[in-house]
Amino acid sequence: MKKSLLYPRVTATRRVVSLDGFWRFKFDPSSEGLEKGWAAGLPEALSVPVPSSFADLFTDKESREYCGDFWYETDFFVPGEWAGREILIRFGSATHRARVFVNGTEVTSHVGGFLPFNAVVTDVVKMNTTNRLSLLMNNELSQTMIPCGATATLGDGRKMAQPYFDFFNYSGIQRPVKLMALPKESITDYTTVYRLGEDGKAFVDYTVSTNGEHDVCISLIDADGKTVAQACGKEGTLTVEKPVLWEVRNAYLYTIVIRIMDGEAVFDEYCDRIGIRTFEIVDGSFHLNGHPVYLKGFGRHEDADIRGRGLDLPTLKRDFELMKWIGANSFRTSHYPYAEEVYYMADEEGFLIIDEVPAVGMFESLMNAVDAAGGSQDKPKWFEKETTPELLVHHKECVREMISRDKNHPSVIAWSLLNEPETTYDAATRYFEQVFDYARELDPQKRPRTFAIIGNSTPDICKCQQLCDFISLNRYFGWYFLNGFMLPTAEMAFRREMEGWDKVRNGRPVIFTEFGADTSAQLHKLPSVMWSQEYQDEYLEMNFRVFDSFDFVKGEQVWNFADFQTGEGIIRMNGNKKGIFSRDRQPKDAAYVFRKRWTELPVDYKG
Ligand code: GCB
Repeated sequence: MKKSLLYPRVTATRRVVSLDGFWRFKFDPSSEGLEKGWAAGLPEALSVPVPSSFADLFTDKESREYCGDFWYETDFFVPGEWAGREILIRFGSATHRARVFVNGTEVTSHVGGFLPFNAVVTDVVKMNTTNRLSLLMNNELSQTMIPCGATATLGDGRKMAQPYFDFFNYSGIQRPVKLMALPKESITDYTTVYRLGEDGKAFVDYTVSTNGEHDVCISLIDADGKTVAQACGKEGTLTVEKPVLWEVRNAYLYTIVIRIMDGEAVFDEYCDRIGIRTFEIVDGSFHLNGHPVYLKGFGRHEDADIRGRGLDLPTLKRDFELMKWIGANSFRTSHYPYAEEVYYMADEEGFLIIDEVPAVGMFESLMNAVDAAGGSQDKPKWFEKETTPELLVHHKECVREMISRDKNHPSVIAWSLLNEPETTYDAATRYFEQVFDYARELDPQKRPRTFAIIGNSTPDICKCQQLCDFISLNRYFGWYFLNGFMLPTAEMAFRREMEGWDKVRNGRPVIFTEFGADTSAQLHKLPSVMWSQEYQDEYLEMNFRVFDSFDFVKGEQVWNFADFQTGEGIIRMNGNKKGIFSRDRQPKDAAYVFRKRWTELPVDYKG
């Protein structure tokens, strides 16, 4: 049960209680809490909301920038009628490391801040009374976990996070926490794979895992509540005679009901919503249900004022409304898997997701993004370090958790396995091969794999691009390179590089996973200067001209959906300003440029 990543659902046999709300909280800069018994009770605690990042809740800089150990604590009640069931606590995420205690006893631990995990607490909880849940957490960055970074100890002894990535190191319990009661014999996982028959039928090949011997039965129910297919057995095929397919921006969802049966008795029941669709690359194009689709959309962040990266349903709703308004159909979960609620909304709204594992910051010269443009090439090679084997273990574990969690979402069409790593030497190739092979092995749907390629990994020197099923480029011609008055020369250099990609792409599609220009939502200037809204528009028009003149470009995801928080630094003015929307989700001028383009481009553009 510990490893089951099924989304928590109340069914005939399952109970779920939210533990969200105000929790007790305490920083532990000297890492003394464990010794002092804080796992059994937190002295002089503060109060913070869950889910939320803690950084922007307070008014002092020490709290915002805090790096080290910290504690969360709450009490929860276990109903007496749950006796005899398996009892779990399910964390949507805990950033970046957590040790979990119930009534003072350690029940589990987890490393990695963006994926869920369970604590099985059946044997440590007291029934029909209050129990104590405590977490000892840590948000230090290192080179052996993703996202990568360092933790500095300053002259005055304080610790400071040094991300090798360009977003704030938001931490805490940022996603929902649930108390769950499951039957002892229960469903632990399921997978679906889709085939479309020539006779208009659809076939759903499924597998179900349980922790017991009894057989399972599956039903598929349409949006009107009608059962359209049934099958029994832990592996099998559901045949849907007249399927309604899940289409881009026109989603149709079925409910899959899985039951462990013993005669008429139902031991366990799990329900989820799935969409019937195929996704593949055919003749250099993305095909959804056999039809070409051009990707229009964003690299995004889970980021908003005050709550930081904490799941916030109103912000999530607003983001999807803005993406619909602007004519987008896709996004990348840059640079980490998002909260599960994001994928369920994408399933419902018909958005296509490139799901990214938190493998970012694998390039020491990108330290805190400060030397991003220049790149200090004299740094040691990232994939030849002593720390690389340990990093690979953690990276693969995150890939496993991400694919296990997200594999059944119709919205998820591809895996992005790294963002902007080094790619120009053989050790990188060997590292990449292991991650790419592992993803292929784990994904029942064999979705295309990619990684976001940094600007200085050009087609002539990149030694890893050949592993991608499609090529994803992060390119900043006209912003980090040849910017401002040099924009026309940026266009020439950009075109030359694209000709280079055409030579090595071997029939594969190319998309842009990043392009963008920092822009102040307040600044207008005629003629334009960099940072003005006029320059953002000119920059975009140049990029569009390049995209439109290469038929093998099959998608554009601009960086970024909205302005977002980063660490302090000389190239960031209170965050990254490449948003097409401001951080409070209002349009910059560029939003209207995109809206015009994307609402006019046909879905099968260049198909
Ligand atoms: C990149 C990174 C992204 C940064 C962006 C920028 O290439 O992938 O995390 O935020 O550039 O704006 O510099």
